Amino acid sequence: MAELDTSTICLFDVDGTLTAPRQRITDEMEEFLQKLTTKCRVALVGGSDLKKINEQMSASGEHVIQRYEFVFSENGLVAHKNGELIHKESIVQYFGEEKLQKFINFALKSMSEIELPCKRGTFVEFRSGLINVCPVGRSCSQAEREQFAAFDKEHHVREKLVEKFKKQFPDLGLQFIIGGQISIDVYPDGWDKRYSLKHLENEGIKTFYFFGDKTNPGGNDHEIFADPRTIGHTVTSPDDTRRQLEEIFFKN
Ligand code: M1P
Repeated sequence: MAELDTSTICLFDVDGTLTAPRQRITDEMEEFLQKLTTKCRVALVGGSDLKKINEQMSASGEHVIQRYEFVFSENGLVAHKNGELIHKESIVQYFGEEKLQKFINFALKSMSEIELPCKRGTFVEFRSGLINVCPVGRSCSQAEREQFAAFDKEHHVREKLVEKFKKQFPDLGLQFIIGGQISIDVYPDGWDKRYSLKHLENEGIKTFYFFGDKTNPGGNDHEIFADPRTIGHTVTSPDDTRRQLEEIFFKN
């Protein structure tokens, strides 16, 4: 078996790439990723916060930051290496309270004017490096999540909200990105998944593979996928990710 190549890293989006949306990784996929760590270095780069990434990625019960060399949550605004926190950025410090409140108030007002099949709680989730805006409310059940996702496909609730935000705040330097099934991620220009590459600059890495499912323009994997520093791979499901990895790393 070929030795571990420490100059090569695979960066993975989580939802839709290693797991089904907001679901736990399967035992088979987790086992496969552990096998991959004998071939190259591995990093996770998700839009979600660490708590959610851990819920999805620790099928064995061990914390995700112990299982993977690099875990970049909130696009890498929060970064862990070998279980240690190495970086944490704050959107409040960057923007200041006044600008943020202007946006949050407008988002809440806009969402209060929308009628949906159901609404629950936590319409704005404040994270360290981004704000997550969720018309149905993050405390919805799995069935309500799926109901919203289907409704959104037909009525473009989130797309319309994004257009409204862009029109209202053309100069605030904010990105409004539809990353998952029910919400919109809001963060400063440049704080997309490419941010995580900063943490890998002095690691002696020459080859950066990136795997993600939302690689089209407007998707939250697009910028890192299209970045000249990475070799971008679009995947359609965790099974497809595995198939593509087998081609690259396990064929003879
Ligand atoms: O896939 C990444 C996204 O996962 C969640 O999206 P949703 O709850 O809308 O399915 C969120 O944590 C979001 O911030 C993240 O980008």
